[in-house]
Amino acid sequence: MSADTVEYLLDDKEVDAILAIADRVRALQEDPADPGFYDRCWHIREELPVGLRRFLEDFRRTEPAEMCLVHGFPVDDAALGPTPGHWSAAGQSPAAGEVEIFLALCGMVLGEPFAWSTLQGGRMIQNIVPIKGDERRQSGHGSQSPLEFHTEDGFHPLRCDYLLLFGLRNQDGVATTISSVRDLELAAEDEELLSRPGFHIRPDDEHLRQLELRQPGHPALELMRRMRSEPEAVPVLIGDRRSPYLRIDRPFMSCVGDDPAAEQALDALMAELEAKKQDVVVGQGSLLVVDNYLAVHGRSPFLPRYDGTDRWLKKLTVSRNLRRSIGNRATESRRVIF
Ligand SMILES: O=C(O)CCC(=O)C(=O)O
Ligand SMILES: [Fe+2]
Repeated sequence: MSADTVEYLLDDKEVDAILAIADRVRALQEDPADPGFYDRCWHIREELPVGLRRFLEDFRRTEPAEMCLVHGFPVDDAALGPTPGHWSAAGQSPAAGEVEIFLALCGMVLGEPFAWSTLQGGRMIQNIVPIKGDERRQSGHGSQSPLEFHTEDGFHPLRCDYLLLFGLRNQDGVATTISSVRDLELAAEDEELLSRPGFHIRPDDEHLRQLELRQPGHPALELMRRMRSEPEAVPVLIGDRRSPYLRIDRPFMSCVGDDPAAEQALDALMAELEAKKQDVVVGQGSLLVVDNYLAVHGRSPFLPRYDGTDRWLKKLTVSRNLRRSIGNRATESRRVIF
């Protein structure tokens, strides 16, 4: 981790205050997996400890770094129950429920939580666990192959601004890998090429595969298939040339017209991202917030055990602006998009 990592450690009083909020939310039978939660319980985020709220608000407002970490949320390992073998098999223990409420409240301080109707049935808070048979896949459910650097949902114009990952269990200290666009040292010609709309980013397999298996008639499938067959040409470096944002997902990318110079610039960028890579272990009780415009992320390979003790993260995506997704909603909820 770099020396200027932005971190916050919850103290005992803050933890007690958050647990009291979680108790109240649970007594109301409110569930942050449900998109309606975020509107019914929106103002509860104001009750989070002020230090934590300001920390997250400052992270959003001033963009000081590509990621931040919040440590010290208690997780009772025994009370969690075994790590499920599949995202669809994750039961809801009270211990995991508290974590989901904490994650949801942090997400509401950063912006507007949302989910993809194409992923995990549109559940707002998702489970990242290794899945048998997916060991070599480029998704959060892989394990033995490294998950390559990517912008979360980089193919999609409505991708998140923030990706939140909470460590429920990570006994082997498997690292999430991070690299920042601000650390890149690129040749001027490469920067120029990467700033042109000369690249295609196709939807990653997961956005198509889950719906094809489970809801083959879902309207989102048509759009995802179109985005795969007719991807828009986009730049990789976006915004201000002197301090750009970044959008990349190499395994799903190609260069418009198979331009070898653009290909080479992309390779140079990947090599720089790799050279500046940081390993961040999202340990039990820690929350990692990735700025999805400044950072790419991935995961180191690991050997899954499938015995109930595997790594288990909770994940939430947050947008700064839900209005942009008005044409991409399959249900009445503004928070479940495609
Ligand atoms: O497992 C990790 O650390 C990262 C997973 C990931 O990239 C994702 O779920 O989007
Ligand atoms: Fe990811």
